[in-house]
Amino acid sequence: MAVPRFADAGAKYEEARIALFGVPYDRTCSFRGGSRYAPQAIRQASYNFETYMMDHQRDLLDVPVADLGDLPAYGPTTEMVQGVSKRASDIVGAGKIPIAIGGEHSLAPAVVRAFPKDVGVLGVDAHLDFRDSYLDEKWSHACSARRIADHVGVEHVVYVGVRSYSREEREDLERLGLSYVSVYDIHERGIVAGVERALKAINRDRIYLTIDIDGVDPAYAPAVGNPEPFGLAPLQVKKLIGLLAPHLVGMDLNEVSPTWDFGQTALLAARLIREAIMAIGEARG
Ligand SMILES: [Mn+2]
Repeated sequence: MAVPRFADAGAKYEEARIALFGVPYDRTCSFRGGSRYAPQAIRQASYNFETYMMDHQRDLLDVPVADLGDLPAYGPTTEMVQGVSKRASDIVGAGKIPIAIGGEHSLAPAVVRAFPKDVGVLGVDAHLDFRDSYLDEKWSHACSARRIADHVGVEHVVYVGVRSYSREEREDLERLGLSYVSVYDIHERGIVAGVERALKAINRDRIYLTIDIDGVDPAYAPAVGNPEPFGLAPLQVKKLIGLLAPHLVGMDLNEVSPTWDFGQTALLAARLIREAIMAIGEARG
């Protein structure tokens, strides 16, 4: 079934405050493939929800959002990075907020490169993604935080919900001074304290948010490229989005693998994107 656009994203581009686009790319995937099908699955799932949002007592249609459709199915990562950066730069240049729907996490640094170097980046992820390269690929999904750090500086990137990294990543994070907020820290002290700590460390006014859906526990989001137990609850990510909203300049959500889904991962992804749209709309009046 062809889906025309994300539900309630019916604004003309000229009038839109937020512009969505899909990145159906999963060529560096190392375990469970299929995130290239996610933009379509997430758009389909977005029709499940009421336009009126009870928790906000507002209508999503009051926030002007345009859905620009999907970018092409790129070949090499360098081509994808160039294409995604170009699309994001056009949106940022027009004074709008880009929301990219992945695809795999490799797209996030490509979107970040569309921003000036003085933005900060908060990631939600089970993994630190701090390898300098993975399987001979510098733009691998497993290197997202490292490539983002190349652009904004390692001290302005913090991933939240982390519960997995390699020995090599541990050495590099200590050597280069990357901070992160572990999932255990959040389970102990709460999501509000975790986000506050992350924002303090990032020390930037304008924040880009990259959500790898595997940051959420696999009980809620089983259809991901690399599932990791002990994850965040959906409501914690909802809260995080609300806390970040006044600072948000752009966002992506990545790593849904619809082939492994009974639909719940795509539904959660769609709902979190709707949450972000509403929270941004609220924060900007
Ligand atoms: Mn991950």
